[in-house]
Amino acid sequence: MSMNVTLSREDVVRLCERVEGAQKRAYAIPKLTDEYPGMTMGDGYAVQLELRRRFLEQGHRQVGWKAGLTSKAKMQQMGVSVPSIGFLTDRMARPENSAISTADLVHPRVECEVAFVMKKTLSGPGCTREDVLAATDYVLPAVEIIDSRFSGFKFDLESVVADNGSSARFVGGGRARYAEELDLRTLGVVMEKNGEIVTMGASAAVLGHPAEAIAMLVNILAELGEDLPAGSFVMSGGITEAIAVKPGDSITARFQELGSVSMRFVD
Ligand code: OOG
Ligand code: MG
Repeated sequence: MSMNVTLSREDVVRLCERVEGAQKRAYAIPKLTDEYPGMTMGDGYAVQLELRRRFLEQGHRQVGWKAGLTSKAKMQQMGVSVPSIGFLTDRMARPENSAISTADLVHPRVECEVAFVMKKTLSGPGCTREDVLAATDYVLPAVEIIDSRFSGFKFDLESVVADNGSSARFVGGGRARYAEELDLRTLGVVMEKNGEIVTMGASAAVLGHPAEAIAMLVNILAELGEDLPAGSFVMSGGITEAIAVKPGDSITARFQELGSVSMRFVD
């Protein structure tokens, strides 16, 4: 992947302010490439890192990262072919079984993910699945609530990366397990909405093995001049497609071996 930045610093700041406004005030914006058709992935990440800089300056704390578009189901749903990463902060975390407001979200959708908590710092390039497993403290089930801020779900990878991979909220829970006690390729997951199964899958959907997605994330971080610090919470990407939610919906994600994660949505 080329991380070539073509936008001026001024344009990066403009786009960052646009994305930040859409996230904070929950309104849809046109995809950024409408105005900047030449935007590269490097430009997308420049906007994302500027957004992170502003959030940290405002007192948000980064808790980790997420890999996105790491499963075929997600790539097909989003019409893209390259994985992406985004940062996660303390403000995005919600407790298990909590009521999550949709008033401050644009197009909320939920997806089941395997999350990793790291005990050793990892840096790329050349990070492998084995390196990830050796550096993992434990894994746990998670539900990510993504929120594409682009109108009419019209976007491209550069715009999604600038919008921090649609990151909005996340809920970790269930039962934490040591990765070596599990076969992370064959974990079945079922998502229930209002008591009915809406989608299911197996963890191998994520690049054959979710630790592969974390290795890819570490290698993308290396291209951005960053490492993955010990203690990070990292989500490996949606196993199934994302399911739209609205006020009144309750969601339970059941993971084989890892227990379940539930939440409900309110106005
Ligand atoms: C991009 C976010 C992708 C995942 O797990 O694949 C993602 C989007 O779908 O808007 O978080
Ligand atoms: Mg996700």
